[in-house]
Amino acid sequence: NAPSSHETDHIFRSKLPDITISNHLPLHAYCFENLSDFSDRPCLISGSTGKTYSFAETHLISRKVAAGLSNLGIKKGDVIMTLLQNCPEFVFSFMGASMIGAVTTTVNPFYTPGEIFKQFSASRAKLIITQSQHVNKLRDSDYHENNQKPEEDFIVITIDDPPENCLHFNVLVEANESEMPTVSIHPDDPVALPFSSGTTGLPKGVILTHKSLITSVAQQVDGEIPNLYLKQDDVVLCVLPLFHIFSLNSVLLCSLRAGSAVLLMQKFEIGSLLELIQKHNVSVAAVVPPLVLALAKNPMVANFDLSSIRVVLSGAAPLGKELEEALRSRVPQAILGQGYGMTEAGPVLSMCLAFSKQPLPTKSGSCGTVVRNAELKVIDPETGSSLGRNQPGEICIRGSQIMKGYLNDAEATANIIDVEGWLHTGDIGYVDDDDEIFIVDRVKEIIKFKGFQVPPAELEALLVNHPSIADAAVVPRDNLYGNNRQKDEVAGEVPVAFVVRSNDLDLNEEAVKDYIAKQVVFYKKLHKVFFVHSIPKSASGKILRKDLRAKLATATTM
Ligand code: 4UV
Repeated sequence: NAPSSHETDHIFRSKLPDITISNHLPLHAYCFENLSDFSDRPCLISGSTGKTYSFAETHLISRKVAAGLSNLGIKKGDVIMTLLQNCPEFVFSFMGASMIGAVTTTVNPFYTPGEIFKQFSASRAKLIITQSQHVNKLRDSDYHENNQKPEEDFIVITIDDPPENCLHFNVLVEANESEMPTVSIHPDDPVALPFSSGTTGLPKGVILTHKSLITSVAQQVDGEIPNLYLKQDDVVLCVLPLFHIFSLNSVLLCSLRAGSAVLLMQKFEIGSLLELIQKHNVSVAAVVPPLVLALAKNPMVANFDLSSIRVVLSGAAPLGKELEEALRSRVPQAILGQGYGMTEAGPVLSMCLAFSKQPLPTKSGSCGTVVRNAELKVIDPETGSSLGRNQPGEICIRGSQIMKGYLNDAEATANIIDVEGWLHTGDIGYVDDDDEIFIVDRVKEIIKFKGFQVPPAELEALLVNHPSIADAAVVPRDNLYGNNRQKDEVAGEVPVAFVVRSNDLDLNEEAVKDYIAKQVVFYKKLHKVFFVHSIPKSASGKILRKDLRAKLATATTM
């Protein structure tokens, strides 16, 4: 029963009818519910080795991993951390954890020790599953709280040859699935804990429950007329990292539910990507705009047969019309469209209706139509009153798919989900006469570099920690996709800093850039530093980011 709304609210709904959603089930039971229809079909294909796991094998190994995790002391409600590139073990770990009521927090394996341990401590993870190449980062004792020792206070498992004091993934896979404990899982229990900075501040744990993820997957692929129609003979490209919610949800979980095969690629490299698409007849490709750019512009593409692709789903950042058109000429047979998601929203708010089982015509540049069993409204950011069609405002979403809240942060939760259950996205957009959503701006702080989150507050906290920096602000510098003006066009947006020196007038741009680069993953690096006398702030002390962005836009030399 949805809480009531103001009578005057303009609420937008899907054009497709609502469906019945099995969100009383635990996530793994839901994903594998129809397993018997396709148990021998390919489920996971490893791009690097070619090894294929059928649905029955994937289910069995996940159960073994569940038993193995339990043997190592992981219990219902405990958190495990995956620090992995895309690989079958990611899937077994995530599903195995779900089976014993445990929660997976997913981390970018290229994070620095500082970034890893912030998430590790905040999530109170008890076990880390990773690759041996990342273990050294876990040994960096500078970041261990209360002298934690990797081998004593948390378990490290590697999917390849384990370094000293680490266990091999085999300890999980070789467990006896019949020893898997029976746990009772409530729909509101957490299952995934991705981190996101949301509309403001530092990264926070986003509690996604069994119910939220099932609802989101069902909104996409379930019912008589699925919005994202995935078939059993589809091969879905999984090159976007599974540690990000887009790939985890719309690629992995949706494919498991629908019976489609998932082609796992460890990392993006255009040559091997094209080879794998051709070799495995990839039919559905989930991409982000920089990947669209590569597919649209790279001359190598002409040497490969991409005719198997029937759907290209782009999301996580704005896709320009020009670029969409350029891609269309490369894959003329495919339907191109967008999904619009946000980690906190479960994640999918809207999806292109041309992907539906009964495709509807859609416009270039649109982010799709709100998913089924959900309500969307657009509000005036100043007054909060809801707006009608074609009027840009802040997009809000309501439904069982949205997050339960932020981990241990009731205040941040209350700031983003209002008392009526609406999640305020911080995105500015409008709904047109055909129910299509167009995003035109963002009022939140977050910077999106190739679809990755770059939280300004995180960089600002590091900057003001520098002894010679008195104050700092970080804002995005825009670069349009497909527009050749800028050399970092592929990134979409890059972080730039405004810095107030404290005393050391010798502090220069390179020193500040280096100082940050040492502490963060590559995409959070500063692209430019401007030294200023003060940071513009509101009376309440909030950084006036708009002013700084305007300053960037007007300064041609910047
Ligand atoms: O929290 P996050 O990093 O989450 C995402 C999730 C994206 C998707 C997209 C399609 C799916 O099918 C899916 O499962 C997940 O990116 O960042 C959220 C913010 O990214 C921007 C917007 O500002 C969100 O609040 N964003 C996401 N999708 C789009 C977008 C889009 N299609 N166009 C423009 N901006």
